[in-house]
Amino acid sequence: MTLKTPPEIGGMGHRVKRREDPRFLRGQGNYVDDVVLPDMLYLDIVRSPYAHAKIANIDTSKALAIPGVLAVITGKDLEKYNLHWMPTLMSDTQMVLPVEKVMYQAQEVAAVLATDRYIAADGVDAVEIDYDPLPVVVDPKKALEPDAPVLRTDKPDKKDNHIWHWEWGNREETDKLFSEAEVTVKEDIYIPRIHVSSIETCGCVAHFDKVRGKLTVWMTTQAPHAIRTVFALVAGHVGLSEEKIQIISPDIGGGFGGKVPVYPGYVIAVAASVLTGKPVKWIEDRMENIQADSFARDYHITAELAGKKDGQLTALRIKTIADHGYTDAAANPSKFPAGLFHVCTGSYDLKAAHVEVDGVYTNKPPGGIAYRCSFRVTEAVHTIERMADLMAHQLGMDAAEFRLKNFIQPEQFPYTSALGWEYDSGNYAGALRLAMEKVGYADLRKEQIEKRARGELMGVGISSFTEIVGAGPSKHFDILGLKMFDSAEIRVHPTGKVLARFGTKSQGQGHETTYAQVVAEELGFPVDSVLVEEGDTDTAPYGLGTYASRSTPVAAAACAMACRKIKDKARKIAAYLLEAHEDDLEWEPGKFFVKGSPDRAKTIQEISLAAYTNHPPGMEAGLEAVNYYDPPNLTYPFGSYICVVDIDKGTGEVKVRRFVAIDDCGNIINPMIVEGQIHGGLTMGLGPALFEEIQYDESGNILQGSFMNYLLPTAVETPNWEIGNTVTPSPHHPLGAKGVGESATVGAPAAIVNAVVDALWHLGVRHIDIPITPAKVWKLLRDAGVRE
Ligand code: MCN
Ligand code: CUN
Repeated sequence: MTLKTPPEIGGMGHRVKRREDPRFLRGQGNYVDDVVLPDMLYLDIVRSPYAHAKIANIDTSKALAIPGVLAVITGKDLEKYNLHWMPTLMSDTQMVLPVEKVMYQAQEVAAVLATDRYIAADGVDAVEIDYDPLPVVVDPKKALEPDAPVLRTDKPDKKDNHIWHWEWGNREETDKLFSEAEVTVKEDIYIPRIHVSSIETCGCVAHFDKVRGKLTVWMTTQAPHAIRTVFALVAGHVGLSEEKIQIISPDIGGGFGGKVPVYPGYVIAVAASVLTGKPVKWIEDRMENIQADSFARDYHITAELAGKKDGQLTALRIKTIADHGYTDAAANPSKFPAGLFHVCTGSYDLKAAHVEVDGVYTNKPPGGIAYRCSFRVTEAVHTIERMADLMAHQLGMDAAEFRLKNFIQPEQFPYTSALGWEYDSGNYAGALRLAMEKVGYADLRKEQIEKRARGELMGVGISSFTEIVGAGPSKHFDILGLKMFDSAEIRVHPTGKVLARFGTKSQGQGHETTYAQVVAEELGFPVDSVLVEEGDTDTAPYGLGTYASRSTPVAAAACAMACRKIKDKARKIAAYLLEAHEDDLEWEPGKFFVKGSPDRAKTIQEISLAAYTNHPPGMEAGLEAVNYYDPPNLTYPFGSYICVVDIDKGTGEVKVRRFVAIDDCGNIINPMIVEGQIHGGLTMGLGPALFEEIQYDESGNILQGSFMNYLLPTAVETPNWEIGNTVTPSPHHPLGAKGVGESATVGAPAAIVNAVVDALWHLGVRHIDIPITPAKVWKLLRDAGVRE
C-alpha cells in the first residue's frame, strides 16, 4: 500500500507505536479492580459443588455472624423484585441466583456482601447449603435421548432438552449432488469446549447514588451501550431508567468474547448497590472465571464432502449437535442461532451445501461463542479445512494443488457462496502461493518423502481460510433487536486538536492508536493531536461494542465517514478564507490549497480556528460530526497458513517446527498492530489445537477447572510465527479495510491438525480431534504398531 500521509502525520499504513502502551507498561492502566470508592463494599459468591441439585435449604446464620458480613443475598431475595432470572442475549432465560435448583457446577447460589474482600470470602465459606442431588446430563447426545431427564423444568411446556433446530442451504440439491458424486468423504469432528483466559478476569464496581437516582457501573464489558440498554429493560420496573445508567468500561485486560455476556455477578452487585446505596465491588478469581463464565465451541459435527475423481468439489453436508449448557447464552446476532456457521463452504466454489444444527441443554455453564471467533466461524473453518484435506488425501492429490483447483477465483468476486453469503473480495490462490513460496513447500514435500523412508514422522498442513467479520448490515444483524451499526463522534477544537469518540471498546487491540490514524489519514491532523475515547456511555456515541472483529469494518468506517463530513465543511471554510471557489481547492494531507498556487493554502489547524472565530456568514460555527455506520456488507478477510510438524515416535509429542501465516485484511491501518494481532491470534489457535480442553466427568464435575490442568501455551510451547500478507481491499469499506482480530485464531488449528494427520496418514490415521495431546498420538502410534 502506498502511504498517503508523511510520518509526522501518521495516517494509514504507518507503524505508529501504540499510544496506550506507556500507561500499560508502567502499571498506570485503569482497570475495573483499580476503581476504589469511599465506603465501598465487596461481594463474593457462593458456588454450587453439584452440577444438578435441588436446593433444600440455605442457612446464612453463621455467615451473618461474622463481623463485617452485612448481608447474604439469595435467589429468594431477588425473587421479590423479579430479578432472580434474566434474559440471555439469545432470548433464553438464565438464573441470576437460583430459587429451586442449580444447573451446573460452580453456578452462583448466593452472594455475600461485606466490608472487605477477605471477610466476604470468609462469609462465602460459612454459608451452609443443603442440596438434594439430581441426575446429571453432560453428554448432549444422551441429552436428546427420550428417557433423558428434562433439565429446564422451569419451562412448563418443555418436555425435552432440545433448544432449537436450525438449517440453511439447499437440501435437495445437496442430496442430489451427493448421490451423483464420484467420491465422498465423511468425518465426525468434535470441537471441544474451551475457555477464554484473558489476563483480567470479569468484575464490576456498581454504584447507585440514591440521592441522584443514578447508577454507575465500571464493568469489564466489550459492549457498554448494549449493557446499559439491557439493564434498563431488565430493571426498569425497579426504577433504573436508561438516562440514569452509566456504564463505564475502563481499560480491559483482554476480552476475546468472554466479556460480551452479562454474568450474574454483575447483576447481583448492581442489586446490592441499589439496596444499600453503597458502591459494591465484585471481582472474579481465576477459578471462578474458568469454571463459570461463558465457554466456546462444544460442537459435535458430522461433515460430508462430495466431489469428482479429478478433485473438483461439488457439495458439502453438515449435521451438528451444539452443547449450550443449561441455557442458550450465546452472544450471536439474533437471527443466527448457530452464528455464522454457514460460512462453512470456506474458500471453495461449491455448487450446493446444506447445514443443520441442533442446540441442546446439558448441565454445564452456558454460553456459546467466546474465544476469539466471530460467531462459530472457527468451527466452520475447522470443518471445511479438515474435510478439504481429507478429500485431497483420499484422492491422493497434493493438498495445495487440490485447494488451488477448488478456490473461488479472483474474478468471481463479489461471490455468492453456496450458502448465500456475498464475499466482498479475495485472492485465495495469491495467499496460498505466497505461503508455499515462503515455507519452501516443494522442498518440504521432498524432505517428507525421505524422512518417511527412514521411518521419521513429519507432516505439512495447510489451512486456507475465509473469515467473515464486521457485523453487520442492519437488514440481517441485530442483538436483542439492536441493529449492529457502530458510531464515531469527532470534535475538532479551536486550536486544531481532536477528540474522537466511538461506540466500540478496545480490550487491548490498540484503538487509541488506530482510530487516531484514521483521523490523521482523512483530515491530516497528526496522530498525536487526536485523543480517542471509548467505553463511557455518558460520553461515547451509541454503538454495539467490540467483538467479532467489527471495530475496523464498522467503527473505523464510521470514523472515516464522520471525518469526510468535517472535511466538506473545512473545504467551505478554507474557500471563504482563501477567497476562492470550493471547486478550485485541492487537498493534500493537512491543508487545502488553491489549484495551481500551492502557497495560497490554509492548514487544517487554521481552518479549525476559523470554524470558531471567523467562519463564513450563515454557516454554523464549530467543526464536528457524528456518523452511525450501517455497513452494506460484512468483510471477508482470508489467509493461507502452512504448518510443518515433527512427531516424536516415542512420546507422541507434536512439535510445530515452522508455521507460515499469510493474511489478507485488505488495506491496513497499522501494520505493527496487525502483526501483533496475528501473533496473538496464532498463539490462541495453537492452544486449542494442542492443549486446551474443558471436560466434565459423568457427575458434571469440571476436570480442567484451573490452570493446573487447563493448559495454555507459554513462550516455551509457542513456535516462531513467520508472517506475511497480501492486500486485497474491501470494495465496500470506505478505507478498503477488513477486520483481522480473529483471523489467526480461526485459521490456525486446522493447519496444525492437517499437518499431524499428514504425518500419520500412511499409518491409517484419518482424523484426530483437537486438542492433539501426546497421549492421543502415542495411542495412535502404538495401535499402528509403530515402535519408538
Ligand atoms: N487493524 C488495522 N488494519 C486492518 C484491520 C485491523 O490496523 N485492516 C487494527 C485495528 O484498527 C485494531 C486491531 O487491528 O486496532 C484489531 O482490529 P479489528 O480486526 O477491527 O478487531 P476489533 O478491534 O474489533 O477487536 C476485536 C477482536 C476480537 S473479536 C477478539 S476476540 C480479540 C481480538 O480482537 N480480542 C483481543 N484481538 C485482541 N487483542 C487483544 N490484545 N485483546 C483482546 O481481548
Ligand atoms: Cu467471539 S471472541 Mo471476539 O468476537 O470478542
